[in-house]
Amino acid sequence: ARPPPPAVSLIGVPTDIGAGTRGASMGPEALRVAGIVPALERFGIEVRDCGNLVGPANPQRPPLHGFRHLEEVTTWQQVIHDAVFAELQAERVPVILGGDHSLAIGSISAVSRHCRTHARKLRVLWLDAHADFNTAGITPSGNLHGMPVSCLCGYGPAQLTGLSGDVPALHPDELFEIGIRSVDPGEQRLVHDVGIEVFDMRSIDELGMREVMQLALSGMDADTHLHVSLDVDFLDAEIAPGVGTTVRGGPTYREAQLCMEMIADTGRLASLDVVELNPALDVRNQTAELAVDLVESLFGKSTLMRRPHVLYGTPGV
Ligand code: HAR
Ligand code: MN
Ligand code: MN
Ligand code: MN
Repeated sequence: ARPPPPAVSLIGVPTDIGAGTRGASMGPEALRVAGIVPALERFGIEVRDCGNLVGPANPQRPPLHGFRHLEEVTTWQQVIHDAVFAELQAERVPVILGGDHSLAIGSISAVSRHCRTHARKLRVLWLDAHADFNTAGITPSGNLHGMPVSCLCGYGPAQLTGLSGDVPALHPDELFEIGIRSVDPGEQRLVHDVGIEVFDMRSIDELGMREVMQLALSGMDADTHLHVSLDVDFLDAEIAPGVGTTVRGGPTYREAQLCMEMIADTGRLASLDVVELNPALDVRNQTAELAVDLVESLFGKSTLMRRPHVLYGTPGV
């Protein structure tokens, strides 16, 4: 049988300070308008909408020493870290409504601190078109939403890498990136050298989403905290136009649903980011509605009652 439904806390992060295109700051409200609260309540989940966090406005400055808005992004991450950590300590499942993807520095730093505090193992699935592993020295844009994973793995300024109280907040073997199809030249080398496990679109083409997800979910146990960081540009641009950095050739609707359902099957989802939704670029809120649809699947919506509570074994077993 499934475990009892979790208590969810929605945390809005209305900022586009880490992005190159403005508009993701309107993401949290678009997800609410698309019905994220009733969508979760329908499954008996107790939902608390904590409202929106408050942080610096977007000063729209050019990059300085390889970063745009480093000080403002840092201030946001501290606020995000503290809010997410408080919900985790209250044994609730934080669902962070973005907001650009730099917010994952704060949210995953909080998850890392929580796991360290409770001696839990951590698994992060990074669903994205992009590797988000740039650094100041190699970024083509200076935009910090292209750098959260490198910061979490310890490559970045101390004010961002140290948020969890331990560096790195995230070890490469705790991370799987899925859906990747845009990696900058310097970023390619760094991802390779650090040994990030990347299931790019080619591996999804060759293995299929089912096998990729079995690999990414394998080896978890009852002590594993599973965090999913869902960048909406993970999805094929044809079905998800409401993002600032679309890249064609992403997962289809069905592939994305299978991905979410297999995550739900593990029963381990303990925190979630939904990021990069840009209502200024969306068409009739369809991308927000799609994101809500996928969040329902992440929390256990399925067509039939066939779902057992499964954990995926080690690869090849
Ligand atoms: N790799 C590019 C850069 O660093 C684009 C990054 C875009 N990032 C996001 N999040 N939309 O994945 O500028
Ligand atoms: Mn916990
Ligand atoms: Mn992306
Ligand atoms: Mn991203």
